[in-house]
Amino acid sequence: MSKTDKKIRTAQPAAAEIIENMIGIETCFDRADKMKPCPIGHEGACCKNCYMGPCRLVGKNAEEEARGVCGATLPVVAARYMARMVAGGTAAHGDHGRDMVFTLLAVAEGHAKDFKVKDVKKLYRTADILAIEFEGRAVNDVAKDVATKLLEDFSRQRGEMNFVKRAPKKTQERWKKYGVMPRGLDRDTVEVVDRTTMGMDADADSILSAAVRCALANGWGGSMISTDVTDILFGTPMPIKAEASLGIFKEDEVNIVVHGHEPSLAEMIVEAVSEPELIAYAQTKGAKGINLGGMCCTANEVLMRHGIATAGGFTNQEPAIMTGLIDAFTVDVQCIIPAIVDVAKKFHTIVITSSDKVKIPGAVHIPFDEHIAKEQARKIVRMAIDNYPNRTKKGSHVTEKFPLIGGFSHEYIEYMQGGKWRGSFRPLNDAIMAGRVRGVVGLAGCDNPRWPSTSVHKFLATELIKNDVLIVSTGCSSAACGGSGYLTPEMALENAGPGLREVCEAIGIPPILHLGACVDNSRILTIASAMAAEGGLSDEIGGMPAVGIAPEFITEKAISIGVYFAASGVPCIFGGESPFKASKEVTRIMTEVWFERFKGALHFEPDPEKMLAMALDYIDKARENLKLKKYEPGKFGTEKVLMDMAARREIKAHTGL
Ligand code: SF4
Ligand code: MSK
Repeated sequence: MSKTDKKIRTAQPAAAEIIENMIGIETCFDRADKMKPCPIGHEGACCKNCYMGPCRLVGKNAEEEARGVCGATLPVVAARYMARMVAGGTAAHGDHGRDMVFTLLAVAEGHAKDFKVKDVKKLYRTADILAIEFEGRAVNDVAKDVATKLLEDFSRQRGEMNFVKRAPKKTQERWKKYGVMPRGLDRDTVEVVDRTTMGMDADADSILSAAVRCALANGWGGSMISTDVTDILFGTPMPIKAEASLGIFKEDEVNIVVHGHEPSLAEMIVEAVSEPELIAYAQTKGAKGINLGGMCCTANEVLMRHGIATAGGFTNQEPAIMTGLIDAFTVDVQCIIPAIVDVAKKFHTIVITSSDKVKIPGAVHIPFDEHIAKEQARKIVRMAIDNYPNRTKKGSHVTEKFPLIGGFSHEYIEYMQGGKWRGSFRPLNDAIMAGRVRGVVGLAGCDNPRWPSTSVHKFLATELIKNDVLIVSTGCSSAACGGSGYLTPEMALENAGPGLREVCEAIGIPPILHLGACVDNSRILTIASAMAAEGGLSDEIGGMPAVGIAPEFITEKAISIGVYFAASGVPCIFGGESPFKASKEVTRIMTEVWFERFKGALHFEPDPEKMLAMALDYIDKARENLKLKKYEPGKFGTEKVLMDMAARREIKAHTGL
């Protein structure tokens, strides 16, 4: 892109400035321009599941007449495509969860000396859910039993996954009734791949039901396991201050980035950068200190627990390197653009891969080993320090950054509504019932270079809170909101509707609560289940005035998340044309049929205004069905006082906020 090309690539001014200044360096935005999506694959009408194809099921009457060479119809081809996307997403989150459990097991068995169980209470709560005795036992013995029991969720062949019992009874009954109760993550994922090979399942609804089961194995299995075990190992988040945007890098310090999803190595790097010996070593190279920043979901993990600043989401990877300020760019798994190595070559940045599942030619590979994790972290920090003197004047430095508050675990959200002794979801339910809070939206998912990146997140975030909708955000949506200055309590004062503003002021929270990484969408499932259990709204997740939105989704993981939310009872709206649009039947199943069965649905909508209208409509209809007070801005029904002064003082003392 040249300086004269004014096409808007991103709604984040810092990233836009860098891209505009760095003429001649190709980014995902340029590649998105050059690489137009294939119009047939884009709508789900192409099958290449065997070598008689690829078959393109196009034409005016494709739904009724078109067949692949094997005879597969368009709904079957589109359903298979959707199901395989779900399997891909579930595999990614599943492996993430599995790796966290292996780390917990290694800690419990004494092989991973650099880690320990940081949140013993959460370990005990998890043990309790798993019916594991914990009273009077050594922490590591309990941890070993918890890890062993959770590993069963991957290998189980029959029965039900452990955490499905955390869902409301009615939600579970729906899964049983429609035969989608998840059994084991590996089995349910393999079965989707099996069913969708040539000559197997030829019924679109049946294929999509297998996809639902596989997605539920992600939400109530892989992702939930990952969230809980990560909290057990590294601490359950509570509100914490941090900063966001590409201006977080420092000209006079060694800058290191941790990027990806699995935070085990990143946790060790967080510790290593504070070691006096390494700081002193950095000073011998002329740097004032060591500065750590995050990217994508590894960023969310270390931000939630340590207040490490985030450089942004998916599309900020290349612009971050183009600042010329990054001395080491460490990546673990998922959402890593291979092209970062090409960009890094134009600067002095070393890219370090740390998972044997992710190798990129041109990067230095240091495979993570939990047995020597701290040593590896120190090695990486030293490499970054040694690289600092190689920094040149090349690059486009920016200064824009925003303060934010993150760290809203579901435990803290419960706690903030009443303090240590009276924490509950009653105040939130009451606020919804009274119409102060119109509803809740989970704003999640990626930022996509095919939009002006992050623009749809920003539009929806501002419009939803203006409409008194409380937002819980995860993944790159949190980075988009944080990098726009939206994750502060002041955002409520300036931009929220009158009811939401009152609630945020009473508790001292932002109107957009940063819940964590992509796997932490499981926290939303836990919150929704707690709200159902609290009473006064729906007695299941379905029917709540709640919607999930992934405005700029990219990944298979996002599709898997959308499906598990839909099957859990949350209507979801994804931004963009439907990847399965070619089949009216598949569209009907994902919307009407799933709504009838689960009270959730999966919609795709390319127009941001329509996405907003659809979300508000779902919320208002749910309110009407629950016979709640009709939402009218500024006019509330009666409700209990959210918190008294004593409870507020308790929270203040607890968090320093
Ligand atoms: Fe074509 Fe059927 Fe093979 Fe798909 S499985 S490529 S539709 S012949
Ligand atoms: S990192 S899955 S681009 S949200 Fe979780 Fe962001 Fe999407 Fe990756």
